[in-house]
Amino acid sequence: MSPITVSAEPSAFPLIPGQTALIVIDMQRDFLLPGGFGESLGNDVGQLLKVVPPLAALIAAARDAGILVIHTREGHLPDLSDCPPAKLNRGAPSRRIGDPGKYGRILIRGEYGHDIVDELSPVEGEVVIDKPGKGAFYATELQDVLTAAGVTQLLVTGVTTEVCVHTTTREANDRGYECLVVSDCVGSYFPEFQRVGLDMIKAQGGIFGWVADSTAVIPALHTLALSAA
Ligand code: C5J
Repeated sequence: MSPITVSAEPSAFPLIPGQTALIVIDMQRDFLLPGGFGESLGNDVGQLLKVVPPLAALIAAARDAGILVIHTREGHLPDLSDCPPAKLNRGAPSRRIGDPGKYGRILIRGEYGHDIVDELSPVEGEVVIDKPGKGAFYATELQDVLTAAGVTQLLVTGVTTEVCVHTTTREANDRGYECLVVSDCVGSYFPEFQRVGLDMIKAQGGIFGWVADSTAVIPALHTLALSAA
């Protein structure tokens, strides 16, 4: 089947059937929920929560189209052996990774706050990648998963735009993946970082990739679902 064209910036994005995956980065309770780690650092979680409805619709469309959906979670082993001191010792001294928080130990695997928000829960068969860093390729099996599935195109979503979304998109771009960042399905606590973060992806002819709204991507996924039926 030939590529389906998605209207995007700086140019049309080729969504290639059988070679496209949707990656949903770190939509975790610790980052999104009131009282969680993110809010305890003084952040406005409303900026991230507004991503949930369009992202839920995008995930549903990807599932209908038979696209591989991959979720990631940032976090660490309970003994913190995979958390470098440089990361552990940074941030607010009162709130560190591994400290008790409203939703369990902060960013620790297995804790309630470390898991994905209910609205976007992975379903049977979807891949969940636990990552100790900001980028989803660092110290994870992501590249092997994508290679085994024959993926060359990534629809990138999740939080936060300028941190884990950017790092992952840059890592993917350097590894030869074509990345479309879905603008209303990524979120930042800081509106100006959201705007500039998206501008940086598509600048200079798409230096890191493409940017499009979910209203442009979802119809392309519907076309894919219909052609696969
Ligand atoms: C942060 C992330 N912001 N998922 N993590 O620490 O972007």
